[in-house]
Amino acid sequence: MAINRKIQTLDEFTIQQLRDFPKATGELSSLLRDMGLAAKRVHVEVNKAGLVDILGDAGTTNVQGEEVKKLDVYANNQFMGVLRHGISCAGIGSEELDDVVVFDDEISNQSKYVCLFDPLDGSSNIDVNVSIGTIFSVYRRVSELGKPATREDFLQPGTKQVAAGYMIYGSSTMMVYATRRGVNGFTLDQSIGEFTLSHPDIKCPDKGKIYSVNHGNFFQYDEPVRKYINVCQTKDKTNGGPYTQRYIGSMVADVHRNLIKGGIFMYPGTTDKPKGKLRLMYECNPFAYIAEIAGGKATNGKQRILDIQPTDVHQRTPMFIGSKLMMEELETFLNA
Ligand code: AHM
Ligand code: MG
Repeated sequence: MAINRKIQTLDEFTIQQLRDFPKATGELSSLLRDMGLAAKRVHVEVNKAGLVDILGDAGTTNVQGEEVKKLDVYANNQFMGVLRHGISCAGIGSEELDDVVVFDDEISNQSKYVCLFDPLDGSSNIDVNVSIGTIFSVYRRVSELGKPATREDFLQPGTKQVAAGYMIYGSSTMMVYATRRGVNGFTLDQSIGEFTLSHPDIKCPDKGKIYSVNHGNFFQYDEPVRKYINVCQTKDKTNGGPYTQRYIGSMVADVHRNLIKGGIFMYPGTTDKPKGKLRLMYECNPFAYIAEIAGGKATNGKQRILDIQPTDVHQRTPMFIGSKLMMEELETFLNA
């Protein structure tokens, strides 16, 4: 059988990137490899979720007061474990942990990066066999190497990310990550147990036909958002409307689809929750970074997501993200 030598695994790809950049130390490649390894373990558990007793609540609530599912706990432990035992990460912040965890051992204190992640996003979809995902963000430390990471390392604006990515556990499992050099997607080839490059140099189409929003909250959105949603539903030759509405309720799946096909995803503030639901540091910033590198845009309605100066690892923000021209169309309503 002919072997397609053009197919690159995640490891081969990151090593290739290293070779192109002789000054790089390899720490980021190693961190991405660690994330890929944890993702494979999570993939295995997600795929047996219907078979073994891993569904259901772990009986605790996370810092946001939401139920923690067993798989959330498992995924959190996997990502935290690989990063703790790797050579690139000085500490982590996670949706599942009240506070950041500084690894504080000899090797970790020498590590350049900190990582923030949502280990299993869209977890209400686990029990019903719908796509879920992992989202992560990598920052270079601002504190002194050789010492433990500090709070300032974690509270950097999204513009300071050096890499961001997500895994989607769907009809296939994928890992997509961005650095300033581009966005690349890898699909898990289960026959060899490796992520292989399937979506090189992803670019988000400038325009699409999909809008994604929770319509149940429609009457709780501000008027400019309601007006824009009306535009999405209106027959209009100039913008190609009406658009198609798609909302899975797993941000990873919704934003991934819109990134590939073109579209806009919104989680606006509501009268009950003016800051919306999504978390800046491990849901919005990583996607905003990926979208911008791919040619799209992301805003909280008032400012670019990546420019927000964080004050809390778990803070929430309204989120609008997607194709450049659709975002500009939305902004004419938000700025009116
Ligand atoms: P989670 O972190 O508890 O899984 O919640 C985040 C998820 C996102 O993936 C998704 O976009 C959103 O919640 C859906 O929320 P809603 O059901 O309010 O529309
Ligand atoms: Mg989440």
